[in-house]
Amino acid sequence: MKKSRKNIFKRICCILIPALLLTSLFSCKSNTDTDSTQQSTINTSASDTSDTTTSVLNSTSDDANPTAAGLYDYTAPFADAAPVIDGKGDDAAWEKAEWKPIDQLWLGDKLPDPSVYSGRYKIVWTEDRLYYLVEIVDNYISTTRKDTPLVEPYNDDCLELFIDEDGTSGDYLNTYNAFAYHMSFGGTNVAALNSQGQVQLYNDHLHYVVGKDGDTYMWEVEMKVFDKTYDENSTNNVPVKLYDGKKMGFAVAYCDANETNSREYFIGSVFIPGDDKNVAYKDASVFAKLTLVK
Ligand SMILES: [Ca+2]
Ligand SMILES: [Ca+2]
Ligand SMILES: [Ca+2]
Repeated sequence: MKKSRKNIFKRICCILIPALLLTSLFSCKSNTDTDSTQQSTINTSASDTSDTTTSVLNSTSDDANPTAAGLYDYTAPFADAAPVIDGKGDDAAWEKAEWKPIDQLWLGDKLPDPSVYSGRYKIVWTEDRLYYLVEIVDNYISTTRKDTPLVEPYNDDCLELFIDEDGTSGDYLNTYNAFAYHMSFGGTNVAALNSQGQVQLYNDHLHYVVGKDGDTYMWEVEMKVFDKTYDENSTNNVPVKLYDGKKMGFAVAYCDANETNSREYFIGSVFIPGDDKNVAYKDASVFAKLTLVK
């Protein structure tokens, strides 16, 4: 009896010990695989979008990144009556909203002289729309691409509005996690990248009129806000409803083309860390926070 118990014990050991060793080996392999996947993800993002990585790293330190610290955030008041989109900022709704500057250099050697460019913006909202009033001083208007809005729209003078409806931040190239609208000076074309990375028109998303007074241009804009479920192949997309306390990611920028008929300056409303500051079109983590209040 004792002998047979010993034999059974030996057999169990023979089965269990190799099994445990195998399990342990697979467990190590599995960890190694996970590690190498994570490493490869980090390496990929480092090589493809070095500034994205930098911005994410920097955003962990509020002191090093004033955008992450909230310096460029905006609180938008509710509009009892929606502004009339006519390129004039004399609507009662705009009186409640604060001007904020568009003065962070994203491209170009240095901030241009205020007579060459200066910019500021306001935002208000209703349940159905966001409204922007953007005042731009620009001493040279270049619209050589106004009839070819799908070709390098950023190389004409254009206002660019960035919006991340749920504020989830992160990459949005080839997704609708966020939108980057390029608005032509002609007042008719809104270009953005679609899910295939191609420039497409989204003219029904924004309604805008540009007023002019000398070198000062008043862009008055009505925006439908779409979320990440937006389907570019559907005509039934419904903009989200806006409400008191809602937070979104956002930025406002101006592409300033001058005598060269291409973009000489790209100036945004938020500070972007790192050397490559032209990342807002693909990385919503550089956006500031927009808060709607009643
Ligand atoms: Ca107006
Ligand atoms: Ca998002
Ligand atoms: Ca210009």
